[in-house]
Amino acid sequence: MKNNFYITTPIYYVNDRPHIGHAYTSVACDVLARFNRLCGKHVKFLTGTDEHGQKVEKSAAASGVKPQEFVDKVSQTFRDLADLMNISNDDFIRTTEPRHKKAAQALWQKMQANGHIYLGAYSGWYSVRDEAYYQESELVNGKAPTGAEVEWVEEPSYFFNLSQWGDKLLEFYEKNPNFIMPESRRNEIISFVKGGLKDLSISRTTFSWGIPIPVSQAGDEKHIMYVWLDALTNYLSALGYPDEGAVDYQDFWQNSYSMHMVGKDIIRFHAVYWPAFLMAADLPLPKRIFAHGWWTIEGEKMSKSLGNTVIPADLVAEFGLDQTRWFLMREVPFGNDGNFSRERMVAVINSELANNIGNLAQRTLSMVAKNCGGKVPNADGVEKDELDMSFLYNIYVTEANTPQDIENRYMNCKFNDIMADIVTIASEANNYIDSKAPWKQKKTDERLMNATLYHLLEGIRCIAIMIQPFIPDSAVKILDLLAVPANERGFSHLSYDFALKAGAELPPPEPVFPRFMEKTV
Ligand code: ME8
Repeated sequence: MKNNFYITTPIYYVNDRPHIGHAYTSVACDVLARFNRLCGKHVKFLTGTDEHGQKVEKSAAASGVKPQEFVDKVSQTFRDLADLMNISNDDFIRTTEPRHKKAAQALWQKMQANGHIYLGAYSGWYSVRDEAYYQESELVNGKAPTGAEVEWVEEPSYFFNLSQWGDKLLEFYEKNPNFIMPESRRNEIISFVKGGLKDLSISRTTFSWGIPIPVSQAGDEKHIMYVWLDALTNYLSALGYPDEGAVDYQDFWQNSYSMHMVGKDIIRFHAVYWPAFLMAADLPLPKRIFAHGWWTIEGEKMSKSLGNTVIPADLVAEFGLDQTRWFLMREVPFGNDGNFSRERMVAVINSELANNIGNLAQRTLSMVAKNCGGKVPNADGVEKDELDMSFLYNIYVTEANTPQDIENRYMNCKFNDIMADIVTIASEANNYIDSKAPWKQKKTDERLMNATLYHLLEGIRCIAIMIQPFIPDSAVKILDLLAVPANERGFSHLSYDFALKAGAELPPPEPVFPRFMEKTV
């Protein structure tokens, strides 16, 4: 249990072109997946695409192609996004795959066999954009609270008895205070559930692009599954469900720390509907739902009509992959809303990556190349002064910064704090060079210069290990420049026990983070 970690992104609708909102969630999950792997855990990281429903059917019709052809094409653009952003997902689920249809139908059957599904008729408001039902009282000026258009729907429908699950959900939230994070979302969900839940319509009959419900009586052939019941099941279908003996199901659902990362827009589906469906099917619940905030662009809502969508490929082409990943995770505390500004992006990547971490590596490695014959210098025999001691104390895992502290901060998604601390260590290392002035020590006592450079290389080694979840390619580049063995790059190697060996040959130094210069016309 302790060693299995399951992390999922939402499965993205294939009606839209991938933008930084999608990249954001996927990179955040990637950070957690990579961190846990670097701690030696057994990780499964799932992403994918949500391909059914009226919204997708309409988008396909608007493009003049058959839905299947349409979803095949758009799903690929999300796979490309994962490649582009260096996302280390272990699987990519599509809801049009047979393994998923089988799982969704099996979940339905289980809920039905347990007596939680009944046939009725739905009449009420539906928003195709949100793929959600709204009560009359929720509408604002005739629109959904999200601003989406709603339409009146009347059709035969199967219902899930959601109204029966309110107390059980509240009890579960109470017993598992970290199930919904951050706290503000947890409070929002608790008050929503306390307000009373209505039974949920879970089948549609007025269009056909979806998974047919299992037929148990005449007339069922007309019903397709509500797209959210279909979509949420993806988290199980990728694990081999309904085969509860499947290795992945056992490792990552039955016996794992499982976490769904979502945007705040879809917290209700994940924190209310999904646990209720699972309880109704006697299945275990995930351990955590983390809802992050929303990005605006230069202060405006990102939208097709405003034409201000930020495309990840454009950012990567202009600023670089790791620069983009760094900025996305660094700019706002995870959970809060954020604003994307080009000016901020340039400022952050220049000050933190180029001028700080990059400069530290470049200065140190070129001094080592020039003055130590390109080998790790020897610090032995030089007594450490106070400056050395406080510098070294900060870079290693210590009683003030234990592996458990580090893990807690990651699992609570404190990404920008973690990154701020790394930046502080790099700044301190740059100050340490300036205070020690190894170029002066060279003239007075070379042994002192060697010791300073050795400590700096150790600082860079630890920083490079720590940045791996966020900017893996650059981290590898630095670790390679330090000739750190491939099996000594985990979080357990952040200690003096794995320090660089004096005399080890280093490759010629190379800059890691170029400074970004605006092109002048
Ligand atoms: O909701 N800022 O898919 P979707 C931050 N298919 N994150 C954003 C964002 C923004 N401006 N825009 C999008 C769906 N996102 C369903 C999910 S899961 C079983 C089914 C991210 O394509 C954020 O993670 O609309 C949000 O929750 C998700 O994309 C919505 O993706």
